[in-house]
Amino acid sequence: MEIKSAVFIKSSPTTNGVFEDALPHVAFIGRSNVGKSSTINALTKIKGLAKTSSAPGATKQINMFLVNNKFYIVDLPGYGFVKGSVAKRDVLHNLIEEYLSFVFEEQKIVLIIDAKVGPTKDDLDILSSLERLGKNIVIAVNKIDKLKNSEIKTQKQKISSQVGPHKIVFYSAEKSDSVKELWAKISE
Ligand SMILES: Nc1nc2c(ncn2[C@@H]2O[C@H](COP(=O)(O)OP(=O)(O)OP(=O)(O)O)[C@@H](O)[C@H]2O)c(=O)[nH]1
Ligand SMILES: [Mg+2]
Repeated sequence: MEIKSAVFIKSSPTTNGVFEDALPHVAFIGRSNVGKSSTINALTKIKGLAKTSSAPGATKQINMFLVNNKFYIVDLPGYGFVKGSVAKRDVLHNLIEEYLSFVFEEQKIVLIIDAKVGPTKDDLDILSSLERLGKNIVIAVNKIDKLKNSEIKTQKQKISSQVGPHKIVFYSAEKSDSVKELWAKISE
């Protein structure tokens, strides 16, 4: 399915109202700075649709974009970002947890992992939670442009074996490399 239109609908500091109209969700989660917002901009081909930043902690609320008037792309805050107070960080982590705890059939979760760093402990913990919650999961490995050609094959094999039997795509939001393949996997 092609993305024909994408419009920002709202930013929400809580999950209130986030599921109210029952349209399907495709939500992006991952470590702070891994490129969730950049991925949304690459997929929709709208620069600046989701706010990005080179400093971690850019996305602080649940941001919803209506796509093709049919479903939402959901940009979530990142986890693992420590700057600022621990209390603030916990608020963001609780928001992610609250979002994930919602039982909603029409929800896909795209877990973004950094190709160079590989899955961190936090990534693997979140993945276990998603599995336990029975979520529909796609693993999206971003920033492949940061790998040397000689590293790509081994890093792909390593990450694939670390995350287990999930749908997985390697891509670069920045270079728009394999972004089509990512969307194809999400749409399956
Ligand atoms: N080299 C490279 N950099 C990327 C890629 N995708 C995103 N970035 C950069 O990574 C940084 C973080 O991108 P964001 O999209 O803001 O990351 P985020 O996951 O939304 O971050 P938070 O909202 O803070 O959780 C920015 O400087 C992007 O330009 C990529 O494919 N390759
Ligand atoms: Mg963001």
